[in-house]
Amino acid sequence: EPRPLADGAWHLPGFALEGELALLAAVAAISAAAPFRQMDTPGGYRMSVAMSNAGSLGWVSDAHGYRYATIDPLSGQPWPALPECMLQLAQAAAAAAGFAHFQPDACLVNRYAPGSKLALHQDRDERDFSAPIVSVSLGLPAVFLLGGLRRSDPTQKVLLQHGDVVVWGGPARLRYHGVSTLKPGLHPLLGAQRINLTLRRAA
Ligand code: MD3
Ligand code: FE
Repeated sequence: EPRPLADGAWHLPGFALEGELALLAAVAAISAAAPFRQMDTPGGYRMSVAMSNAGSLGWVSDAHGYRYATIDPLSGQPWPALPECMLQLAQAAAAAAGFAHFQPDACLVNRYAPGSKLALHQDRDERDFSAPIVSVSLGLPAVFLLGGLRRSDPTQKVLLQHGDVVVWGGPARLRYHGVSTLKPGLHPLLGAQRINLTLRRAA
């Protein structure tokens, strides 16, 4: 039962539940090769969310700015390949939301511990905004904030739970969004954390 969140944005509650164990194993393999790390912003802050990547490109932030990079700056090696289960899920979710032929080349993996948050931002480091972004939430629930095309636009709150998938495309692609401070808790499979995957076409 896909639910429209906004023009171009579809919430697919529980869409990832069937493949949850494969996804968790894939996240473990990614983080073994490319460990989670808290990146620095160009403004001089350290992000509370820890990040890793899979795919031919990975999103990185440091004192020089935000960009996609082919090499993990921590390991000096290419990012681990995009796991097949993530690719399949992203393509199926995109198709269910009306985006055929989605070919992601990057998966940003965000890890939230209780107290972590993600400030309101736009995702605009990708080359082609006509491709959607598919997000997959695992572990503890989080309050997601969906704004408009201007930072000052009002936000709506959406609870994202374990197994939920959201597809953001078309007119929703450049909306401001963020994640409220994660509340403490224990998820039966993931413990005291939330993992979010965002599958993107970066290049
Ligand atoms: C709306 N991640 O990694 S996923 C991010 O839960 C990011 O970790 C959040 O924002 C998280 O950049 C939110 C939902 C999401 C992802 C991309 C979007 C919402 C979006 C792009 C455009 C509009
Ligand atoms: Fe984002």
